[in-house]
Amino acid sequence: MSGNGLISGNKAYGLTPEQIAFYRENGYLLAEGVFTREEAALLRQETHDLARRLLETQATGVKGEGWKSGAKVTDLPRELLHCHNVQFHSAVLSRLIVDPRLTDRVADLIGPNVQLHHTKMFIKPPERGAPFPMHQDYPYFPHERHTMMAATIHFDDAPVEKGCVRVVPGSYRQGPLEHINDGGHHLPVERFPVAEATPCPARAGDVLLFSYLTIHGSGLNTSQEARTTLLVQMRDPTDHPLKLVHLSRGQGMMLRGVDPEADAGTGVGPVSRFEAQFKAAQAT
Ligand SMILES: O=C(O)CCC(=O)C(=O)O
Repeated sequence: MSGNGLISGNKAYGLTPEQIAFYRENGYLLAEGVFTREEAALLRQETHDLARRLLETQATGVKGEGWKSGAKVTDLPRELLHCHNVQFHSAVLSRLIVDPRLTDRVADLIGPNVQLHHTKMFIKPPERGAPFPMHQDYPYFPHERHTMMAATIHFDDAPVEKGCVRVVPGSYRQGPLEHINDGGHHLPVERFPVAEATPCPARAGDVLLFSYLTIHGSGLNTSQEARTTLLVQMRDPTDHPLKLVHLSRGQGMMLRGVDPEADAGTGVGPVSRFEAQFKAAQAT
């Protein structure tokens, strides 16, 4: 029996010591060629088909201008297609988020147990794909120990002109920063201009890993092609939320390893003891 499949729990993939050191220093890492270009093309088709189905069924919140605060980054027209919880729409996307090529690498950064927080597909359409002002993800879903991190999986090439993700290297070491909240939590655009942050151009199949404390954002897609990505937000299951916010269907699913606290709940009602505790505290 090979190392693949359910029989073996062996770790098959991982980051090099140099990659881990780079992440520890900078709070982000571009892992190149995690998925093949053929797989990326399939996933791109899958997500564009999903966007089409959502638009055909007039699902709400799929097509818009992106964050309202994107207007502070550009005066040009902005458009963004987005969908949370894509694994409820497509089995290929369910398989993707438990793929050891992704989760084994994440385990090298946050430990052997990797729990899903949420997934979010973005299609930045050609010529007007909306920018994101610089921000940390922390204010959206603060946690005790800051193990939360994102993996942006690229389904097509994302050069600078497509509005690739940009980061401020090392910024995660500043800890949580105060954000402005006006249609999205973001940092003051004058002090944190998107154009001055470090671009992370990527190719189809690459995965950009970054801490939820890393300051990041992205520019407008001015190219002739869409930019298509899936962001998977993950944490160590024993790193508990500080607030009852940003809950979503599928949150708490184990992508790798186990939940040592066995806190998956019954599947109905509160999803976890922590949610139940928050609700009880609110009621008193
Ligand atoms: O994918 C991007 O361009 C940025 C997304 C982002 O910053 C976020 O979802 O927090």
